[in-house]
Amino acid sequence: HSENAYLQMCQHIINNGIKKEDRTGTGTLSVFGYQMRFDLNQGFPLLTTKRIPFRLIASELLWFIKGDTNIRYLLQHNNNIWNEWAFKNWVESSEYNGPDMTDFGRRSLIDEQFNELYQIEMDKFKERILSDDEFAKKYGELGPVYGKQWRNWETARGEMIDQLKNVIEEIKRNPDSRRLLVVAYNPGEVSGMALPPCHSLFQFYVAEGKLSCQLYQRSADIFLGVPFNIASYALLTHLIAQECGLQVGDFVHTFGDAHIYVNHIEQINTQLSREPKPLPTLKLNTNVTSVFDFEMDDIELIGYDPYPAIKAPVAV
Ligand code: UFP
Repeated sequence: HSENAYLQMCQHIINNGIKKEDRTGTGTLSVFGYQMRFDLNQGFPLLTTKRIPFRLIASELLWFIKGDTNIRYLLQHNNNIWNEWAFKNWVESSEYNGPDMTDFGRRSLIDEQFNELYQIEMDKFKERILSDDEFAKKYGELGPVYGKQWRNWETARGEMIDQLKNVIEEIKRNPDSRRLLVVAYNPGEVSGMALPPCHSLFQFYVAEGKLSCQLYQRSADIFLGVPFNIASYALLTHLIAQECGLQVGDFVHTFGDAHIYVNHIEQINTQLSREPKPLPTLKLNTNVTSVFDFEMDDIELIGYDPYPAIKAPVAV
């Protein structure tokens, strides 16, 4: 079962991980360097040992593919995963004159009264991003995050490079190329990003009519982040394979600092006690012939029947 690759990595880190402090102050068990491989023909690698919200992964990926870096598109798809980053810019701006939202992430978890105020302000913020164009342009923008680097990498001379479009053209024209790379980690722009890109670069490989993809992830929250990251790149591989008229091959997931936060260990053990179920399969609308034209309705997951979700605190 493909999912065992993930479960074995979890067990490996629990058994061999080094106790290591980290930026968030939470503490981790960590290993440096690890690799998983998923044969995408064995099913779509969305974990079954806990429920993973596939629609959020798919709408975020379409947002990257569009080169969009504004949360408005995500909100239009009921996707709230990037809200806090934009909200932070808003409440720290001179135009904001609501209640003090300093350190809202931490306070909303420990202070019930504050949390109510925060939810009200966040709802107002989301409403305004959706309805007010000017406001969205100013405060929905996240800066030079993934979408910008994939589609509009800016060179020192001010030229724009569309890495994703170029790599797709190159896969078609020159499938044996060993230069099929997209890099998100732009050292010149890292300081302007909320978080330096975790999925730093990816590479494609074509053999025997199959498209494979390898991701290098510099830093990986094994319990909360990685299940999303696997599904996201597996989906990207499927979308590009369809455009290029190729079958799918492997998704290879390579890690730098692969860590389990100490406050996720109990949850991981719960997950490890579960036996994986059959993986779902992905069904794409075969009428869509360009990666850039996919919409949510063109992407369907069939036969996903996971165990219940497992809650865990996010380290910020
Ligand atoms: N993280 C992931 N996957 C992601 C993402 C973040 O695992 O897609 F955006 C985790 C890794 C790490 C934290 O625990 O977020 C980023 O912190 P740092 O920049 O200190 O590595």
